[in-house]
Order: sequence, then structure tokens, then C-alpha cells
Amino acid sequence: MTVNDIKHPGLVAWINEIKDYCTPDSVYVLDGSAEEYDRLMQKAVKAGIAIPLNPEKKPHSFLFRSDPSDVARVEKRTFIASEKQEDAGPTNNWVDPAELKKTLMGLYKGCMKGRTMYVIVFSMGPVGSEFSKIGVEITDSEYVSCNMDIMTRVGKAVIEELGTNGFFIHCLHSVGKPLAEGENDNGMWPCAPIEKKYIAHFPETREIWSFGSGYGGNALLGKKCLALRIATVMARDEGWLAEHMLILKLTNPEGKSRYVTAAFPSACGKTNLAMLIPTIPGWQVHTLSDDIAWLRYGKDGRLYAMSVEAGFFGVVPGTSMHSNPNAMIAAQKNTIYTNVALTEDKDVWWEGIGYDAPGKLIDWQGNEWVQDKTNKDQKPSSHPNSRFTAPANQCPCISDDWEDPHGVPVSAILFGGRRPSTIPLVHGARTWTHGTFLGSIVGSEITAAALDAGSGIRRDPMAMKPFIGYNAGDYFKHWLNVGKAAKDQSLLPRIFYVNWFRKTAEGKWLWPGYGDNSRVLKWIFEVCDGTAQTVDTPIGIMPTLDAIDRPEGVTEEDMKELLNVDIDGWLREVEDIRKNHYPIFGDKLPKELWAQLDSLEADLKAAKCDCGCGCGCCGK
Ligand code: TSX
Ligand code: MN
Repeated sequence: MTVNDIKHPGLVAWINEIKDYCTPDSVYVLDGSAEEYDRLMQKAVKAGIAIPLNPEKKPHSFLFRSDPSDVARVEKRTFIASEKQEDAGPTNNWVDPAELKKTLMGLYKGCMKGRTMYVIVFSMGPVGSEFSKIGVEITDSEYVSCNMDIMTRVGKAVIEELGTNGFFIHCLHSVGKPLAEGENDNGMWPCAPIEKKYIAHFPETREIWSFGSGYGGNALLGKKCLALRIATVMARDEGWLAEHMLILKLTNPEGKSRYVTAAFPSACGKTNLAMLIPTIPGWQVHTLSDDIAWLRYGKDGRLYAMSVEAGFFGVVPGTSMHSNPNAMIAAQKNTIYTNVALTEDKDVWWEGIGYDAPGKLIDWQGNEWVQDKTNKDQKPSSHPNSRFTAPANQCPCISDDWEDPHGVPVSAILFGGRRPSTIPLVHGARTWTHGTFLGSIVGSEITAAALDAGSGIRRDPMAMKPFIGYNAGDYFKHWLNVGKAAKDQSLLPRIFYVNWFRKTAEGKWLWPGYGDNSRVLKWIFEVCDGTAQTVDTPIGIMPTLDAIDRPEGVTEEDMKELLNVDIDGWLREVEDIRKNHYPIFGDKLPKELWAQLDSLEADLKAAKCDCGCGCGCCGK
């Protein structure tokens, strides 16, 4: 399509403005068709940056290898350029918007020379849903265009939905590598050096300007930039929640379903949980989202979650027919692989795929690579942040209602992190405010390599620390406000804190995880039904010792450990939150959360109190 096919004068004017400034060789508007995808992909193949995979192994799939400087989101080059610094808050890099625009205008001038400028009109959420948001990404990257085609709804239907004066979020992107006359990428992933990379957000004007990176969340602007950072700001203003959450449907043997959302920091297996295969007979899990959920109240007063993406951009290493067969099948065809190893017969391979490397490989940097199992320090063949981009509808366990324009009513919200000690397998909040407190303290242990002076826990509130587009203290306040806005508190989702990652003192996993997590989901389902066996503890509600069926290999002693309330451990936790975590947010930290911390501490001390009356007054 061309600009002439667009009937939205505001959009046409913006396209022309960017074209005149960035001076691409041509302008092309995506219609979202399959032929178009193939054409763009062929262009990338011709430029030597995409490799077609063996159609007998991975039909209609391609491998890209990025530049080693461009392999992940770069938080230190990510900016929230709000008018006031306070509105970016303590968790974001702030720059004055006028100053940042000036800097970026310097970089954007002529930056698309020698390239095609693509106009991607996309919808986050099903086309036509009143809760969806339309964005327009202008980019000079075929890789970005093809990934956006999979990850979002793109093209004609969205352009129609936008009409002649619909609102859209302006998303400008360039890889920052203009080409000389007759030059092409010639096998080199285009990007700019790190100090010229900018992932800039202008929350007041709902704009995203990204420069210099072609990778993932830096460049596929619908995902982290729009559906989280800009959407959190819109959600605050409009009274809803944009969250880093998977959505799953849990069905019991009687056929009754409940919807669960879950937010975990990275490397906790969100995609695996979203696509879990229960080990308990008769229970089923279906997937609606593995990464992002937008939540708002329905007319019936319940909180509804809508899936906003159309694909999965999943971490590859560790994905196997054992850990996540549904993801393996989803990524078997029509998939873009980035930074994994290539086999001699043009299939892909990676660490943790579940079988040995077949012969000589080409690693993610393009070098020959032969597996050496005697060398523990061998560099991996696939980058640890290598990815698959696969259409959601290829997932065998995709939920039939994943595109419901109203979303689905949520029964439970899960928070979790990687915590080898202290945090039990599962505990539940008593109220929405208590649940907001649990979300605010989420964190994972820091691996030895990153251990600094701190407590050894990296806090990542609601798994949203890098994705809150405004002041994180105000974000907590907004969470509390959403709870208060419920027309009936009993209709609110129940909030839980789960921890699949408990270890013994000897470092052995206490819980088998994966499909056996369905046992925890079952208890949560029963809590929502009001039929679960629960006990009240100082930290919230918990299962009784026999409320959760033990998986094979988990002894009663293990279960006691998994469900133990470690009073001293929790008191250390309280201290860490009080000294190291909550002060980060200063005056913006809502009083209600400080009060939650105080009452948790009091309840823990009362439980420790051995004067016999349980009052905590003896101060022991
Ligand atoms: O995704 C994981 N989940 C959630 C699954 C639905 N992982 C992988 C995390 C990195 C992405 C897990 N790892 C989980 C888990 O529940 N649990 C663990 C830890 C663990 C690893 C191996 C074993 C047990 C626990 N067992 C053996 O190795 C035999
Ligand atoms: Mn994510």
C-alpha cells in the first residue's frame, strides 16, 4: 500500500514529515498480507541478514543474527521524558523532553537514506475492541516489520478502524544505519553504537522515539514501549491497569473455568506457566497471553483481562519438549528465530533444547561451533537472550477466547519471584491492599555474578520496574485506587504470591515446578470457590499441610518446609523492605503500604512472642 491509501490527514502529514526528515529511498505502508510478509523477508534474505530455514524442519521460518552490541533491551538507554522529572520517578532515566527531542532530531536527520521507510499501522488488542489501542510505527527495518506482523494486528483492518481522525500512538523507529548509494547491509545486522541508542518515551504526548537498536523491546514498539510504558500512563489517566502479566484459563475436571493472571520478573518461566500442562488428572490450562495483560472493570463489576499481543516473543534457551512442548510446537513453523545456532541441515539448535547438538553448528555470531561436553566453560552456541517470534494461534493450548474483545473475568492475580528461601510455595493476600503490598515487594535472588553490597534480592515490583512509564510511587497508589474503585470488593480477583524456586540448605530444589505447579493452581482455584482448606498466618492465608497433593518425590517434610512461615526470615525481609526498598520511593510511597509493612511486622512479632497470650506485647 502507499500513503495515498490512507484517509487520515493527521497520519498522512506525520508520514510526510518523517519522510522529508529521514529521507528514505521510498515509503511503504503495510497491508498485513502474507505476500507482503514474504516480500519483506526476501529483501532481508537478499541483504544477507535473514537465513531461510529448512522447510522440512521449520517451514516458512527464518534465522536472524543480530550485532553483538544489540542483543537485549538496554535500560540505561531507555528514557521517560516527562515534563517534570518527578513524574518519571526513581525507577526511570529522565531527560527533559525538549532536550531529548533535540538530540534525537540530530540523529534522525537523513537516517533512513538508502532504505525503505515502512509504515506499520497496528492494534494492541483485537481490532475493534473498545479497549484496544492503535499505534503507528514508522521504521526502516524489515526485521521489525515482519516481527510486528506476527506480534500485533497489522494493516488494512486497523487502517480502516483508525478512520479519518482516530487517535494513534506515534512510534518512530530507525536502526540508525543509513546506506550509501548502492550499498546494502551485506550480512551485517544494522544498528548504531550503544551511545547512540535511545529508547525514548514522551508520556504526555504519548509518543515513542527509538533510535539505533533493531532488537526486541527496543524496536518492536508495540510491546514494552506502547503496551506497557505508554499504556501505564494512559491506564493511570483512564482508570485501568497495564501489566506485565500472562493470562491463563484454568479448567477443573467438572469443566468449570477460572482465569488467572501472573506477573513474574524475568527468568521465572512466565511463558512456561502460561502454557503449562497439568500433572493432575482432569485439569487443563489454556493460554491467552504470555507477557502482557490490560485489566479493567466490566459492566458486571468484575475485573477483566485482555490479551493485547498476537504472538509470542519468547526466550529460546531452555525451551524443550520437556519444559514447554506447547511453545516448541508454536515455534515449529512461520517463526522468526533470532540469535540461535544453525545446524548443517539448516535447522536451529540451542542450549537446553533437550538433545545434543547434531554435528557442526554455526553459532549466533556466525562462527563454527562444535559441542564440547567436557568443557563446562564453552561459550554457548545461542545467545542467552535469543528469541522465537511465533503467532499465538499456533500454540496448541491457545484459549478459544484469547481474542475476546471484552477480555476475560479474572479470579486470581499471582505474583512471584525466584526465592530459594523465606517465601513459601504459596500464600494469599487478605485484601486487595494486602495484595498490592505483596506485588510491591516482589523480587528475585541475585545470582552470584551480580551480587553487590545489597541484600541479595533484586526487587522488581509487580515485575514492572523497567516498564512503569511514570513515578513508581504513583503507580502503587494507582493500584490501590483501582481496588477502591471496585463496586463490590468481593468481586475483586484474589491476589497470591507464589514461589516455585525454594531450595534446601544443601541447594536441592524442594519443588519440582513445571506441570506440578497445577497443584498450586488447583488450591488457588479452590480458594476462589471458597472450598479450599486454608489457614490464617501472619503473612496471609496458606494451604493446610494436606491441602495440596504432594507430587512424586516431595516428602511430607519437604511440604512442611515449602509451607513453613519462616518468622525470622520474614522479619529480615521486613527490615530489608523498610531500609532498602520502600525508601527508594520517598514521599510517593502510599501510606497504606507502609501500614501493611508495619502490621506484617507486628503480626510476625506476635507469632514469635512466647509469653503465651500471643499478643506480641512482651517484645521477644
Ligand atoms: O519455568 C519454570 N517453572 C514454571 C513452569 C510452569 N522453570 C524454569 C525457570 C527458568 C525459565 C522452573 N525451574 C520451575 C518452574 O516451575 N522450577 C524450576 C526449578 C527446578 C528445575 C529443575 C527441577 C526442579 C525444579 N528438576 C529437575 O531438574 C529434575
Ligand atoms: Mn516480558
